[in-house]
Amino acid sequence: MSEYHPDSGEELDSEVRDELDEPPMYSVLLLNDDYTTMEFVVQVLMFVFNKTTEEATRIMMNVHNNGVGHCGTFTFEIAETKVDMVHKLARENNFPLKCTMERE
Ligand code: TYC
Repeated sequence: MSEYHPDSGEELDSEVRDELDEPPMYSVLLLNDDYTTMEFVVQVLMFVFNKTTEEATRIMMNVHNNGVGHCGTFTFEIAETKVDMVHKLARENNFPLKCTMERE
């Protein structure tokens, strides 16, 4: 394994360079449907995405009017955990609410 000598002009080993790269980021998107209540969507946005009542209401109405809305941007594992939390809460409450993630 090559070492990094900052003033030697030597380049970073590619593994070290990969570790210094910013991680890929993922948007979590909420999808509209005709059955999930507006109140439930607002509660989910507050609980899972730490939104205020006002932010949650704005995002929910955006999803309701446009079919899809942005809940936040996270690293892969955090985005995946939040998608799973939304689906678990929806399932437990018998709502068909769906959520997806997409790489930025
Ligand atoms: N369209 C739903 C209704 O009229 C409300 C809703 C909003 C559902 C956002 C899902 O992600 C959603 N009850």
